[in-house]
Amino acid sequence: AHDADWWKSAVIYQVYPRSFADSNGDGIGDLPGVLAHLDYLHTLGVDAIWLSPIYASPQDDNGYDISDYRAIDPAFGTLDDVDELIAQAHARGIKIVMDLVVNHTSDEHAWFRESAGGRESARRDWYIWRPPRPGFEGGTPGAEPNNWSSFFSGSAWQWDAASGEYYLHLFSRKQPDLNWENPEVRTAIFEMMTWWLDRGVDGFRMDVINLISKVPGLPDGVVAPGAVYGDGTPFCINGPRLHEFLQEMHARVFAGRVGQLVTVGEMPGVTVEDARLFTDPARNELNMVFQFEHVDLDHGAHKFDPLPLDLRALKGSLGRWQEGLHETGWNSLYWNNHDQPRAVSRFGDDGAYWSQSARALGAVLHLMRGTPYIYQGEELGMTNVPFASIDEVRDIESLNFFADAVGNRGESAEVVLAGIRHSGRDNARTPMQWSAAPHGGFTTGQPWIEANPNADRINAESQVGRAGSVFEFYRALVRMRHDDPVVGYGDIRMLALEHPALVAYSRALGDARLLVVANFGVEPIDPAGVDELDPSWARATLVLSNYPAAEFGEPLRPWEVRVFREP
Ligand code: ISL
Ligand code: CA
Repeated sequence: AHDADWWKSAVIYQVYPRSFADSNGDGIGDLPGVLAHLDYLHTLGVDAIWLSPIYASPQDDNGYDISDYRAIDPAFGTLDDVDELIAQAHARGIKIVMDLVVNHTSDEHAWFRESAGGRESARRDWYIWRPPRPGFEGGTPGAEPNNWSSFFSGSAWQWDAASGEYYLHLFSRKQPDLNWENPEVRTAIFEMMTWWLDRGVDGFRMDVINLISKVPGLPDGVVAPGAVYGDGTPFCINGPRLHEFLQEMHARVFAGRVGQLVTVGEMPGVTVEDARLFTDPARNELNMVFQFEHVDLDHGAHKFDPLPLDLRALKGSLGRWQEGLHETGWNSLYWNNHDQPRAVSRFGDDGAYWSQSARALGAVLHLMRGTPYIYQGEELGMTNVPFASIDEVRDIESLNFFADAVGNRGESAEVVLAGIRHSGRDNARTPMQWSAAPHGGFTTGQPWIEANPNADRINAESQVGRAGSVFEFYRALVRMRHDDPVVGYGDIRMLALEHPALVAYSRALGDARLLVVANFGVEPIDPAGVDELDPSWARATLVLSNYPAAEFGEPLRPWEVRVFREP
């Protein structure tokens, strides 16, 4: 009612179909599996489902390598299943958001096959082909057109002996980058998007959309000490034509449907200043972006080099984004997705205070200003996985890194595996834990990746409908966003940013105010000792907590969160 933008008071749930629910015992989650659990999502109360890619794919990167944008991978189901999912979700008031992966396709996409057919191919220019570096013989070390490394280790260039040129792949060699400079490419993508919207989907999560415009000339990047390849990101992140391409997409695909849709652009390396431009409604680009600042604080130069988290840095980052997109633009809010380790293990305490910290994290995120995302299993407090050997890992990013670090750089396998346990993407990709049955009830067969051994303890069956569970707490958070306008639309003020263990902020809208205080540690925190916690909050009502009720002035217990509201 405060705003025509439905997504401002909405909560979006991410389904990673491969790991959500397997309906036919082949060990791979599928669309009938999602359909079978729509009522679970309806009970949780979410407004939309973002589906990770379900399109036809060789599955080199679990579907982020698409070989046909208008077909469903048989492992997941059929187009009829999608139509059924759209209908059944809509019948429950749930929207469907598709993953849009258009920085690259699979090398098995018909467009790439044609492009690779030869230098004279009509679609040659649909991808980014370059000759070997002058003076070098193609396919030999150093002959790559520039020194960029791939995000998945090694060079970003693949030699194609048949046509005598290299193609660019910022991700795996089975994910060649599309050439967005070519207007035919843009038209083909926009037509495909329109086709999906006409089918009834409600929006797109756009994979690495800020990589689509590359700096012409593709200059060499800086080579870090000890590295073989250079850093190409300054020349492909937020490239020169990015805003133009997004505005063109808006005009050609979204115009006329804007109010019904939601668009969120995944943008590694995006700054808050950039994000304001992408999400300023007057510029007609995107509704919101996924930024990475808060999930890049607990590792060194490389993501598999773990560092302890500094809570002040985390609060500072969240606060800067809250402030930066306060007047203009809009935030997305997330702790988790299919690329990130589990929040309760990473930012919380997955041991003694597992349940309390899972709930505290939920409250702190969901009561901020922005659109919260729940990644499957987060609402159950699913944890990281105790991978005992690299053989248990399936993720291409982790496997390539391991092979390069251990095989080429001689690093210790134990140390690298510890980094993968800390930061690896498979932490998020083990089967959804439905029950204490074998494999968490995910499949009657052998799952494509083993379930977390704690599925017997942490699962939906033991939490849905049980007072005090992580699930019921998340359900309450979703309800608060729907019912209380101060959550969706209130101003926000971060408090006690210098405190080493307290996370606190207030929200305000008209006469309504809300205070969130959370202890991100085990030592009690005395509110009277924190200057910025105005004692007048003692008059307010406690509306949510993860412990038995306590007064405003009583010390916060380990991982306790309290939410007060006035009036
Ligand atoms: O996982 C990451 C953090 O190190 C990134 O490298 C990640 O690959 C990046 O955020 C982009 O992610 C998206 O595009 C990739 C795909 O593998 C990811 O699953 C997807 O979310 C390529 O399509
Ligand atoms: Ca299946």
